[in-house]
Amino acid sequence: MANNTPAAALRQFIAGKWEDGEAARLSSANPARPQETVAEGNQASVEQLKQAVAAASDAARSWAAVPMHERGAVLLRAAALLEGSADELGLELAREEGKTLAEGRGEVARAAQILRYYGNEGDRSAGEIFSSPRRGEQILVVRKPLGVIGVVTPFNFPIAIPAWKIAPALVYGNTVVWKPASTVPLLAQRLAEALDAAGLPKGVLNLVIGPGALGSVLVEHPLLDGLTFTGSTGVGRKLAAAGAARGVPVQAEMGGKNAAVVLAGADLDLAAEQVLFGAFRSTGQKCTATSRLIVEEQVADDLLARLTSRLGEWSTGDPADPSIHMGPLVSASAAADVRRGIDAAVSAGARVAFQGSIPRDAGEDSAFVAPTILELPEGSEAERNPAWTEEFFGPVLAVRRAASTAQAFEWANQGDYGLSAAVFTQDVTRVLDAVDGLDVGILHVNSESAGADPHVPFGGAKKSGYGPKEQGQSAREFFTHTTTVYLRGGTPG
Ligand code: UN1
Repeated sequence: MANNTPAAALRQFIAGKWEDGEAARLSSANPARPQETVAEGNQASVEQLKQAVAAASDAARSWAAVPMHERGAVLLRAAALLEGSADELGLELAREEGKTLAEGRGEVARAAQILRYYGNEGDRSAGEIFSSPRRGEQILVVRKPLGVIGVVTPFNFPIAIPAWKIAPALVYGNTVVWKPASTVPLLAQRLAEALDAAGLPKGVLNLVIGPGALGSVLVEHPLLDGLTFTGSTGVGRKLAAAGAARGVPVQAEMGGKNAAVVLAGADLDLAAEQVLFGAFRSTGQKCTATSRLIVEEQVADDLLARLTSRLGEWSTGDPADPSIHMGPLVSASAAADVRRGIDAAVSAGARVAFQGSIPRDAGEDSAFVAPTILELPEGSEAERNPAWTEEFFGPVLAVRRAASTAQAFEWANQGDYGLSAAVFTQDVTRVLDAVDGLDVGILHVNSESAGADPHVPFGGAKKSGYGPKEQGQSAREFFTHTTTVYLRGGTPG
């Protein structure tokens, strides 16, 4: 599938103007065809980042004064624009990030859905009223924007994650300086273009494309009022610490090591299908991906046979080819990290239970990694295996066989992370045990561990998340602060 599309020109969006970056050259390559440049331009300089923060600060007061319905109308227009170009953008996403065309299109549609959800926020309750213990008084709790929000986003959902941070930030009346992952700058530019075309006033959204170091400069900036981040645990903790040192609230969505627990008596066909999707869709590059499978001993052979037979039918290749099930990782260096992880897991005693293939013309050092199922050794050795403890962020599933439901749940709770889990059973008592006993922010019963609707809270328990949850009405917790108003008339009646 040769693609002769010329490389798109990358630009920064600062104070309502599209301009060239002033720092080093940046290009994003197609990970399936590294010689093919998807987009190129110059990165933003630190000076440009500072101009972006100043522009967001200048725009903050007037944007906060715009009625929420009008702010929402901009998001609704942007949603329609994204939907109108979902095919083109979905292809650009697949070429730049490596997920399949269907997933790329789906992600663009999802970004539009998120913009639409927040676009309608003006129709929902804007605060609370309490009764007062005093006559002639009511107590109101009103919500106000924080001010200037820094948004730092990862490569794996180049348009949906930015949408679910930027849409609530804007609709609640904040202005934004956004630094996307430099591996997927084109999709960031596309979202900013849609919001610009939808009529966002100048300075309300600023896009600075550049290296990770810009994120540190952003969190240290004295005019910043809040920072929302999704990405690795290491970077998230650094940003949270830097924000705390300055009194700036930080919301960080970080890693996951999500388990699917398949109990005896589960519908094994359904479980095999959903575990396959959870582990290998988007090449395993979701913070909600299934990277651990815990299966009750008596159904383990049966489940693994069904899972490997389905995975055996999957083909890995150029994600722009609609017949492909799994694309490459985002880059050759990400793939090398995952291959090193598999090797370390095998050295620590894991057995390769199944390994798919990579395209014939892809080299050993390409961005492709074959989908891999590792069976871990019995006992405490498994608990130290890197495939059990570390987030590989790739198409690797570590499997353990549990002797009982209690043991399966205990294993699922191991580790620092607590983002999502999936439990497969037909027994409502076990479901209730899972709801009580699994220490996760998101629990799927008989569906894969990934996936999130825009109107409900999203985020992890334990060390997976920091600060208020994202999405739905929880987003308001982070993007606004409250003023409690003791309201009396001037003349007592
Ligand atoms: C999903 O499960 O569809 O970075 C969304 C991530 C998550 C989003 C997952 N914050 O992968």
